[in-house]
Amino acid sequence: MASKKKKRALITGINGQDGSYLAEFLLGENYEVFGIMRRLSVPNVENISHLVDRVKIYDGDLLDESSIVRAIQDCRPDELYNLAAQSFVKSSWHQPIFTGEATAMGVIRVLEAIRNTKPDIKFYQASSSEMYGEVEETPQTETTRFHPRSPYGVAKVFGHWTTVNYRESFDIFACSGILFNHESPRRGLEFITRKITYGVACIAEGIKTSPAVNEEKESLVKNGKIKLGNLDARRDWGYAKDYVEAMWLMLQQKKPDDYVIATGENHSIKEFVQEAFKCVGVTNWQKYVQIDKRFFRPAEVEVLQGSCAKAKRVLGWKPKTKFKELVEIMVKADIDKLRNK
Ligand code: NDP
Ligand code: GDR
Repeated sequence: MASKKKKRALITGINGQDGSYLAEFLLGENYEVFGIMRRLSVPNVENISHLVDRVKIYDGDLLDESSIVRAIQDCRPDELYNLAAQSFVKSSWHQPIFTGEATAMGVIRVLEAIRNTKPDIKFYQASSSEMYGEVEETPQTETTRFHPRSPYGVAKVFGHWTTVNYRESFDIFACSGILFNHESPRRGLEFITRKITYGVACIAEGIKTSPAVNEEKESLVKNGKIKLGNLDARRDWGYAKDYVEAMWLMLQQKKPDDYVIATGENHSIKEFVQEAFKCVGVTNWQKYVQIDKRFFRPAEVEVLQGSCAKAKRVLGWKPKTKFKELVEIMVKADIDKLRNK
């Protein structure tokens, strides 16, 4: 009997946090997996070093449509997951034009490449809860109005509506996943959760000045302290490994649609700090944290909390990992990493 042809998926941003988990997930589902990675002087492959012999990577950039077309023509994917973006909100005020080029215009370049090359590709766009910004209702759902508060949020709104528009205009199977914050040991060090768990791990291991740097390109732990910004902001944090399955489920439905993916809970940065220090037996965390104005934002998103009721009902998806468990996973992974070094 002839064996069934494997499905093919192309992932932009494959070496990022989500790209690496999605690649693992799809390999587990017996897909052939392809990725696009931009050229850097020092390749950033830490998240996918264990996968490089099982996936094929194309040299490409969201700023260069021809590189996306070339990848599509070569691998002829059934599904394309657009996860690449300038994804750090704070940087989007420092690099607003680049953020617009990658995070907003990048989406239209990928969709144009699909339309002109292989319009039957099923497309996933990585939309974000940052689109809600100054929230108009809680919890946020697929119908809550957007009010972005950063160049990043504005760029994601463009990407979201572009996705909806290509679905409505050209009948492309295009879905937008509005994902709330999701974290893991593979999160970049400038994002708050990883900044905290890495900092806590250093302090627990007696490292007073860390080799890794923070957003300001200085030691993330300096003189035994972690410098942070607004501890009162609240986020709906889930586990990235749980969330990539939802991306895939969206592309397995009969009809393309948009879905919120969230846990339905929110916690403050302060609670995250407290919980992370608790994992290493420290209760007087204030001794190790210094508030630094440089880590505040020009416009803050104070609180986000999503409802994944539609995803539960239609996709049969629900979050598996609770807040405390997530913090523990991340602190433990950072301690292990430091010990292995
Ligand atoms: P990461 O920052 O970990 O990954 C982003 C990826 O995009 C990296 O592989 C990066 O490559 C790549 N990239 C950046 N610019 C370009 C470019 N110009 N051309 C090609 N590739 C580029 O993000 P996450 O994995 O956390 O997030 C995945 C997507 O989901 C992003 O679009 C993000 O905005 C969105 N999102 C994330 C959420 C979260 O909580 N994690 C929530 C909602 C949405 P390089 O290594 O070269 O920088
Ligand atoms: P966010 O994530 O902006 O929600 O975007 P981030 O972890 O950067 O910030 C979360 C909240 O923490 C506050 N904060 C700090 N943030 C950082 N990075 N560093 C600090 O020292 C600090 N102190 C306090 C911030 O002000 C903010 O309120 C993430 C990204 O993954 C986006 O790509 C994604 O779209 C959204 O989540 C959903």
